[in-house]
Parts: sequence; structure tokens; C-alpha cells
Amino acid sequence: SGPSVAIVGVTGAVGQEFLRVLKERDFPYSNMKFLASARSAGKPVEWDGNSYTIEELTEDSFGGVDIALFSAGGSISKKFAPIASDAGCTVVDNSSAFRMTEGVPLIIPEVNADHLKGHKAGKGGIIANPNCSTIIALMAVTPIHRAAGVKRMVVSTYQAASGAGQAAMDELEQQTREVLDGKPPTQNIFPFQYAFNLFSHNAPMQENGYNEEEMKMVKETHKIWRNPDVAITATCIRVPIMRAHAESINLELDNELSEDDAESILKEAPGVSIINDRAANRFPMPLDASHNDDVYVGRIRRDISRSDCKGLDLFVCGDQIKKGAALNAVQIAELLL
Ligand code: 11C
Repeated sequence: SGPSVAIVGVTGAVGQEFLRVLKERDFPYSNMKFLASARSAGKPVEWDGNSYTIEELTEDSFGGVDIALFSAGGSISKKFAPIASDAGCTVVDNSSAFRMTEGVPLIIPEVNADHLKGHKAGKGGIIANPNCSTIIALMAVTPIHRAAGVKRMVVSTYQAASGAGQAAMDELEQQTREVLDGKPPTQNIFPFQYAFNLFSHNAPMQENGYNEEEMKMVKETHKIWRNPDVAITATCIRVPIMRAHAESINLELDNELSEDDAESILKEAPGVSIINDRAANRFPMPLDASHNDDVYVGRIRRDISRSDCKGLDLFVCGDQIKKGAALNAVQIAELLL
């Protein structure tokens, strides 16, 4: 027994990860339905010992469905999430479509599960999954914020291919082979060579000189912390890494916090693992985080540009597809049961 569940966008990188995470966590369900575009309808899916056929996503897809996990892009969410909600299906949406909509909770379960209020499976409503870079940063920074108050946050990201989807992961692999073979790299997704290179994040540029990815980190953090006064600036960069984002984070705190206290707080934080071995020069790497649930934190150190203990530096890595997307969404779904 359990809710009737639908996955929207099952053929994508996050859609496929939904399947693995639901199985890994033994998510209870009474019925499972896989939805995608007409192009993928009819394809078989083997999952949890059963054979399924992908169904075309239509306006009639959600009758009797209690929870839908959406990861099929913003325009699909914009059109179909309200239809699903009106049919009594509670939507957990991985796109950016509703994140900043008033009344739509934007949830990281370890950070602000209390913002879910009365939302329940089978009662309709939309809950938004934050952007991956925001989730990964706030998993590490929120425990520090609770202890010492974050006044200002400066983030630089090193973002993996997976954030731009399976096709970008394929492009990185193909280009790497081509460059090693002395061939010109094929460019389908990004307008630059990706293998053996890096570039400013591909999200659209805004008038203020920040790209959308950077502004998501600012706006989503303000909403998740319910604190628009925290000063945040970000620089987001795409690096030739397959599926885990890394972020360098500098914090200015309201109250003094020692390195040791910061490390102890992070050791206790749910969903956070520490890799912080100065003697061995061993700190988090994308490969530590890849395919794992936790966000890894290291380089925990006092900011020496200040004379007090109100500045802290961190380096974090988190799996973009897992905690940055599918795992966070499934954890939200668990809270709805
Ligand atoms: C990336 N975060 O890593 C982006 C992709 O708002 O869900 C996901 C965009 C979003 O490239």
C-alpha cells in the first residue's frame, strides 16, 4: 500500500534517477505510472521487478494519482502541474517554473521542511524543488547560519555537465574522446568546446551582468531562509565534470564561530559528510559526491582577511542529479505521506 505515483519526464537524466532513488529508499506506492512526451510513449521500462510502458503525458494523465514527480522542463511543468494539482494530485516540481511563486513552498527537507505546512499526498498543490546549486550550498551553509547567522555569502560554483541534462553529459564524453583522438570536438549543446575547458554558466544573461543561475542562488536562498536581507553574490561556472557540482563559499557571520565549532556543527548536520584532512591535503572532490546522497564539506577555515572570527570559508561537493534534484524531490514526497 501507499500512494499512487506518477513520474513526468521519466526518460531524462533526473527522471531515470527518480527510479533509482525511489527503489533505493523503498518508497511505498500502490501504483506507478511513467509519463513522457509522445516521442517516448510506448517504450518499455523495467522497474522494481515489473514491466511498464511509458504513457504519453496528457491533460487526463493525473486522475487518481496522489503524487507526481515532475522533471520535464519548465514549460511542461507550467502547463501540466496546475492540471495535475486540480485533479487532486500533489506535484513535486523539479523545474524553475514555480519556485518563486508566492504560496508555492520551496523545500530542502533538511533545511525548511516546516514550510510544507498542510501539504499532503492526494490533496493537490505544487511544491518546488530548488535549483541544484542552491540545494548543495544551503545543505552546508544552513547549519552555520543557524549557529552564527550568515550576513553575506559569496559563492563560486564549478558545475557539472549533468545540470544541462543527459545530452550535455554525452557531449562531454564524446568531445573528450574526439580531442584525445586529435579530431575536432562536436558541438551540439554548448557553443564552446567543453572537454578540457570551462566557461561561464550557460543560463541566460540578465541586465545586471549576472546569469540566471547566479540569480537563482540569490532569490531561492532568500525564500528558503525567509530572509531577504542576507547579502549574496555568486559566479557560476560550467566545468568538464560529469555529475557533481562543487562550490567555494565565503561567509560573513553575525557572530563569531571558530573553525572547530564550524566543523562540529557540520559533523552533526543531517545529509552532510566532512572530508577535511589538512595533513593529507584531502578535501571534497566531485567523485566523492557522485552517486552518493550526502553533500561533502571541507576546507573549513577562518577567513584570514578579517581580524575576527566572523568570516568562514568552505568548499562543498554534491551530486547534482541526486541531492541536487531527484533525491531532494523524493525526500519531499516522503514528507507528503
Ligand atoms: C545547472 N542548475 O547545473 C542548472 C540546471 O533551474 O533547475 C538546472 C536549472 C534549474 O546547469
